[in-house]
Amino acid sequence: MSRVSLTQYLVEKQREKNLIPAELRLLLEVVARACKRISFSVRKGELAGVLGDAGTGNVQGEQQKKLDVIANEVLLEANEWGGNLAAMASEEMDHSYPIPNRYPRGSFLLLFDPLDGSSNIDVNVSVGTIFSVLRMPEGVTDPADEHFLQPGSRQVAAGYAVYGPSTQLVLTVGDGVAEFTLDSDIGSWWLTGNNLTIPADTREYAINASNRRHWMAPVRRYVEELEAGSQGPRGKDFNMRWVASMVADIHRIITRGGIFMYPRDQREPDKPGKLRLMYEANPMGWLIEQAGGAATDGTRRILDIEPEKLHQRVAVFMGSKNEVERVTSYHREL
Ligand code: P6P
Repeated sequence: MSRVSLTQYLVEKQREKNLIPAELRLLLEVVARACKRISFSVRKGELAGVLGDAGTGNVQGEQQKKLDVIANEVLLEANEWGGNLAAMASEEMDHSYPIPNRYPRGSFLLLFDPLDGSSNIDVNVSVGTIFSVLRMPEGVTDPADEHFLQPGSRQVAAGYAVYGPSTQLVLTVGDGVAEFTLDSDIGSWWLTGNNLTIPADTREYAINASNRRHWMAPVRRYVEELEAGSQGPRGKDFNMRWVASMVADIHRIITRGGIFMYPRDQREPDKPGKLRLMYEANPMGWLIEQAGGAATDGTRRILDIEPEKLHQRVAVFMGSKNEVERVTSYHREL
């Protein structure tokens, strides 16, 4: 049985469903090629001298890893000349990056977290790249940060690459979720999962439980009910997983179900959480919804949130629909 390549999958989305213009198909192929290059660097690890700290910090005030910087550069260099983008924005850059005048500009905006979970890179735990594509607002010729501030419901494509035991690319263009696996011998992405679907119920939850004493009441109630298991109100036992790489945790959930939580907490009640809306919660939220799951910030659908800042943070509850709806209902009972 001959497998379907990423190119064939995207050409068919373009041709049969007229779902994506050629310009978007080409953009996604370039992003996939950049993720392949990042995968090759990640895999080499210390042998390529890419582990450890870069000695610099990012806009989040976080210590950058060498691979954070490398992955960011790979995505910028791969995408700046193709003519399908007006600008790019990255977790690793304070402001958005307009396509230089020496290249033609296109009608899309690309946002990415070039290497999510990079605190795991030095201990050889799965990390990933998250990306989101928006359209440039009509009539705008000089792209700036403000043009990226669109709700996640306006995304035209979203996905991630997970650099794990195998390298996989998971993406949506609004017609379900497809999964591709990289054959690193020949550098090709092959369709290994189509119309991925998240079970509405689950017995698996993901949260950093070391923050328990800081949680707000609805989260504490929800997690304690899970921990009470078959002796508690839920009447069944649950299991916990926490990789501390959002891409790895979300990939598990898209593959077999579960609920991922990164709530705001009492340490900084005004800070809405740790994860970023534009290039983590929005792309992951759309993928989760396209796979039949749900994604909220505890009270609102993530994709409905009107962004105010490029790097704004948001609380995240996403995964199996019935569990996300339950924990969200606990917030609404407040
Ligand atoms: P904590 C990685 O730094 C990240 O942004 C996500 O990928 C991950 O889910 C989360 O933070 C882990 O946070 O507080 O458990 O280290």
